Amino acid sequence: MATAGKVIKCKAAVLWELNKPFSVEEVEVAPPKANEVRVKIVATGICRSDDHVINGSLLAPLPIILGHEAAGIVESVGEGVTSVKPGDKVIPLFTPQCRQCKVCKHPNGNLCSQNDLNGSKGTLKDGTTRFTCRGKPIHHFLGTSTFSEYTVVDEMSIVKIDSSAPLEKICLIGCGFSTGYGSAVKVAKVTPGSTCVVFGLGGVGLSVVIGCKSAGASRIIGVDINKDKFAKAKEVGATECISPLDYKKPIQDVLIEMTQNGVDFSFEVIGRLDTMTAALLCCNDAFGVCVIVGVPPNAQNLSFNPMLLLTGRTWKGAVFGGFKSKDEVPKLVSDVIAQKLKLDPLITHASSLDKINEGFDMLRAGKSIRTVMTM
Ligand code: CND
Ligand code: ZN
Repeated sequence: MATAGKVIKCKAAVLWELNKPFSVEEVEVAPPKANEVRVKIVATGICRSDDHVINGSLLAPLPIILGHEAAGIVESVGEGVTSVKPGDKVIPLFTPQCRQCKVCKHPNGNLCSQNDLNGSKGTLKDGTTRFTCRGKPIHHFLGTSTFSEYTVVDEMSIVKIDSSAPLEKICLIGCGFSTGYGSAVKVAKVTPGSTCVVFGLGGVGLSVVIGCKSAGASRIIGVDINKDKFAKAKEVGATECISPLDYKKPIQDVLIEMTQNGVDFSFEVIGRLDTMTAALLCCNDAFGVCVIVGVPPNAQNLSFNPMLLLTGRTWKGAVFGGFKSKDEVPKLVSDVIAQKLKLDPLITHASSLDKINEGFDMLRAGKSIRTVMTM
């Protein structure tokens, strides 16, 4: 391509300060170094985790280009890159898969030790950034930074997908769908005939519902304080939906009564300590499995009586639905193309990068599930 090896000037949404709107402006994107890939982002979704950075719940260094749920086309590659080439359709991976570390070599677990989630540096693997704006270096987010017309990622953070994939939909495989679906089928390992409860019916929570249904759960209870979310939840598989605001009792007590001693599988897909506690308490004390999917607020702790676990409960969590990203994303994409998995119910709004602040306002107001911005 004519741009290979050169700096690309393009539009990106820069977050300069916490709790401020994005500034959509011109940035310079340097060419990829060795083992890096420069990607033209075609479509990117808005996920609550991006908003968690804006409000300080999820720590990341500023200024930064956020965005981690996207699909695009490779523009150019650095020296040594073998798994993708210019023109390939790709999905950036916010949970990388280096294939060298202890986690990547282990059959279970997907949090590759090269991840930039815990104690984020905001750089690529070599410790530097490829973005500048107004003469200042701009940080990367989770090695992806997709709220930009072009981004640079490490080769471990990108995977080639089927050339027939519709990018404006398939971008949801980059986070929301895979995270929720995998939390049910891979992390919890939901069993046929089981009872599940899902706290939070946003894009990720609805994908948990879809996963529970496909695993054969017979009862799937959705919990949300926003009743506008109930219709969609039922459309994708929830058998009933309740709002904690309708009860005087704690919601875990309501759920324990509804299910005769607690559910088989519970999922927290909001990111709050009180609902994480409720999710743990509402699963059966002897065999219940509770999965944390929501990103908890930075530097806050839960304290609980270990007796809750001694009785037999399992408490676990995972990023990206427990999927080893480079291995499993292409398969998820093929399943969408084969119509075994459906993303359409999750996409409520189509937008553009210029309207990114309106897109976030809609998420915060509970009016959207996923807004997909096309570039
Ligand atoms: P979104 O905001 O769309 O959904 C959250 C839902 O929770 C909304 O429908 C709210 O109405 C509902 N809610 C809020 N407060 C309460 C409450 N007190 N009781 C009941 N319901 C409530 O968010 P999303 O679906 O994009 O993301 C959900 C969480 O998942 C969020 O914390 C995000 O950061 C996290 C996440 C995790 C991962 C991962 O890899 N584990 C990846 N992406 C996102
Ligand atoms: Zn996300």
